[in-house]
Amino acid sequence: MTETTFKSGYVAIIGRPNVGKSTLINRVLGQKLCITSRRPQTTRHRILGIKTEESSQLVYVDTPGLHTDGKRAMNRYLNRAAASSIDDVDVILFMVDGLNWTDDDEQVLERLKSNATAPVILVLNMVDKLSDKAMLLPHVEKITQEYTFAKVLPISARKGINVDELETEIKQLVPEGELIFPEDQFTDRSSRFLAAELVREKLFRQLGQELPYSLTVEIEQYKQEDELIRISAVIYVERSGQKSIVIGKKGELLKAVGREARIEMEGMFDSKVFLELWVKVRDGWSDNERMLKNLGYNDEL
Ligand SMILES: Nc1nc2c(ncn2[C@@H]2O[C@H](COP(=O)(O)OP(=O)(O)OP(=O)(O)O)[C@@H](O)[C@H]2O)c(=O)[nH]1
Ligand SMILES: [Mg+2]
Repeated sequence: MTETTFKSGYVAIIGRPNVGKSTLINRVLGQKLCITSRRPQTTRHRILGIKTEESSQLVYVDTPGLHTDGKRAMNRYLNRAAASSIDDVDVILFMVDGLNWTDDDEQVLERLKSNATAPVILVLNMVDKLSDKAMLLPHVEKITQEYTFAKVLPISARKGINVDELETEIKQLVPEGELIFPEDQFTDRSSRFLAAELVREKLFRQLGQELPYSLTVEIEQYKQEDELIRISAVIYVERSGQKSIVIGKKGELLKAVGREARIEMEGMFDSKVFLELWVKVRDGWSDNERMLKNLGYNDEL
């Protein structure tokens, strides 16, 4: 064979917070890359998840949830990161919750109307929660009246329902092309970044309703030694009251976060990990453009 019909392209997943965008990427990749939680606004940075198969390479773009509350600098950053990913991609997945339509969904749809040039697949997620698929019909009808989608697919990202079908549809829509990334690369992000994300995920999950929205994690040290990787991470909060919440009674909460994050890091990096966590107060960082940049929230996406 001289000619191949290899296909490759970028696939952006957009939608309001908490509809399951990151869960879908992990499901498609067959391994955890993106952090997920029950809390909205879990994803804060654009992350690429690369899936290479015999005849295709699909580069999935995870994005923060688009939302209407764009007042704080942090929220403006999240919206910019999400909105910019609609440009220059080959396929867009517009993900919604199977039943609930909100103002935030409406805002995402408005952005699609004015900016999307690539074909858009409407992905109705969480169908495992529905007792009857017919319940989707009025929902679908309402959304499809407003936009012409290349395809409409109900799925469950968590349970894996219809995800293969979705991948087949995507492959039909991406153009012929060569490898964009080396075939063994699965993300554009560094181990350092992934380590910080894992700590943040464990905090999101351990803290529940007490979670300070403005909490971020920075890796101060990431050092490969003979037998292990030595990682030191700083958790930034905005007030001293939040610091004691994160540390927990007798340090129990922070200890649990450290333990869970370390176990996942050891799996992800295939190495023993020594993880140290620190909590520091940095007043007002989430509403200060300069501090955001210093903490890695920049627009070099
Ligand atoms: N029942 C059910 N829950 C799901 C499904 N997909 C995702 N979830 C859950 O929904 C919650 C949000 O999932 P995420 O993947 O973090 O959502 P997201 O859209 O990336 O959210 P942001 O990053 O905040 O924009 C998590 O608790 C997931 O486990 C699904 O198909 N069915
Ligand atoms: Mg996410």
